[in-house]
Amino acid sequence: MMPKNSRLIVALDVTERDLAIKIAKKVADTVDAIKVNYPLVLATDLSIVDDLSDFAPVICDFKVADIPSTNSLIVKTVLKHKASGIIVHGIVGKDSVEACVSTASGKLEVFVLTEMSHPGALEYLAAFGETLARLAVDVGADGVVAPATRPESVSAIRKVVGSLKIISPGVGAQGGSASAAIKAGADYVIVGRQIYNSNEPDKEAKKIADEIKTAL
Ligand code: NUP
Repeated sequence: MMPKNSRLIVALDVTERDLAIKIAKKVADTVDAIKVNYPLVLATDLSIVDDLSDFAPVICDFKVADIPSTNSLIVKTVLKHKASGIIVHGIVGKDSVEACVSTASGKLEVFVLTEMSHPGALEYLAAFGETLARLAVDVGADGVVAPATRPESVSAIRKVVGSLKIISPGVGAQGGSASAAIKAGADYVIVGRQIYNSNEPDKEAKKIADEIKTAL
């Protein structure tokens, strides 16, 4: 599973296989994991997960949000590839998240979304952030996703989840800071555009990793 060294996860939201692999190679020494999302997987296919797993553990950010039976089918399909984790929505309810956790059966870490990092999360999701964090604990998930854009929410969610892993997106392009998220209790920060849009993704990743080290 994921090491806990740099505490940095790169979000590889590029839409070309070659470019994804090129960036993965450059940042492999620095990041603890690579997160893939629909932009890359829909532009390529699930074998990109296998390709990227040569460089770092891969988290599939598929925001699984369906009825339990469909959720199980999605997790089963991901299990055929070399993924180390999957991100699922909690807002659809306990049975749907339980289906993910039981199908993953310890072979895939399950992370439950709480409050998301974008401004629109304040309209609906934020009201349920801590409730969703509690749900993650109750169903035996491995961790939660909490917003680096609102470190105070990360702190509140840390109090609920105890030792569960918190992975935290929203650093850089969305305005959040890596050190603030780590100080608030995140185990890992997730950074996409700030790294993959840089001319020197390796240097950018190292810079963020240094910032995290200083914050610890
Ligand atoms: O709350 C969330 N916020 C968020 O940005 C949950 C996520 N899964 N993400 C994802 O993290 C988002 O879809 C993207 O893949 C990554 C952040 O990328 P960036 O804003 O650093 O470019």
